[in-house]
Parts: sequence; structure tokens; C-alpha cells
Amino acid sequence: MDGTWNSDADWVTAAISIKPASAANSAPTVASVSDTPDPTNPNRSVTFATDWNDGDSGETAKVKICKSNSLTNQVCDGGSWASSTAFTTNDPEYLVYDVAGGDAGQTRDYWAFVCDDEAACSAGTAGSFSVNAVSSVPNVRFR
Ligand SMILES: [Ca+2]
Ligand SMILES: [Ca+2]
Ligand SMILES: [Ca+2]
Repeated sequence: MDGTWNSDADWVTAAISIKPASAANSAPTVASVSDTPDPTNPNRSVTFATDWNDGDSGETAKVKICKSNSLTNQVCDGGSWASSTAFTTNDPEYLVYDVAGGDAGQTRDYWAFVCDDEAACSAGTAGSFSVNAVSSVPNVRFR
């Protein structure tokens, strides 16, 4: 700061830095993760719903839908299908992956991780989603 104390930004920065360094932090956990629709279609998307929990009140977190069961420094080692762009209190957190052409006819595995705003992360929770080889449009029946 330059001596003035009149901006909201100063207050926000001060409030964040007051958190005691000695406060114990519990790692978040993934309660459940689901994907819909399953199967999905080429040129469609799949939405992951991750129910996460954290024992610390007011905690925010990021959810990562990784392509492998491996996370280092909050980054999916094998890349990700989707991940939160910002820390959130959304619970469940919904993330969307737009199906790519190469996914057609494949079953894709994923592992959901959640990391809190103090860099503590959960273990991975596995799931998978399938993509139809060709887009199947629901049959509409006319009477
Ligand atoms: Ca926590
Ligand atoms: Ca929850
Ligand atoms: Ca699934």
C-alpha cells in the first residue's frame, strides 16, 4: 500500500491474511461423483456432479476431474476432463466436459479430486462415462 486506506481491495486483502498460521486444516473429501448423461453422444457434453465435504467451516474448494488417479501439487498428472476455474462453495460442484471426436465409441475413466483453499486435497474417487459411437437421437413416436 502507499499510505492510503480507502479501497475495498485493501480490506479484502487484510481479511484473508488474518487467518492464523497455526489453525489446523482438515483435508476435503469426495462424498460422491456422478456423470450425466451416461452414455453421452459425440458432439454432446457430460456433466460431472461432485459432492464434496470439508470439516472446516466456510471452506472453499476446487474440484478436478482427472484422467488418471494421480494428482501432484493440485494438478492432474495425466490431464483433466474438467476442473473448477475458481474456488467455490458450490456443493455439489457441476463441471462440464464437451465430448471430442476421439471419444466416440470409447469408455473414459476419471478420478474426482477436491482441493481446499489451503492446498489440502482428497484422494481420488473413480468413475467412468461412455460415449456412443454415433449420435443416437431419442426416437419420437407420433400417434
Ligand atoms: Ca479444509
Ligand atoms: Ca457435500
Ligand atoms: Ca458413469
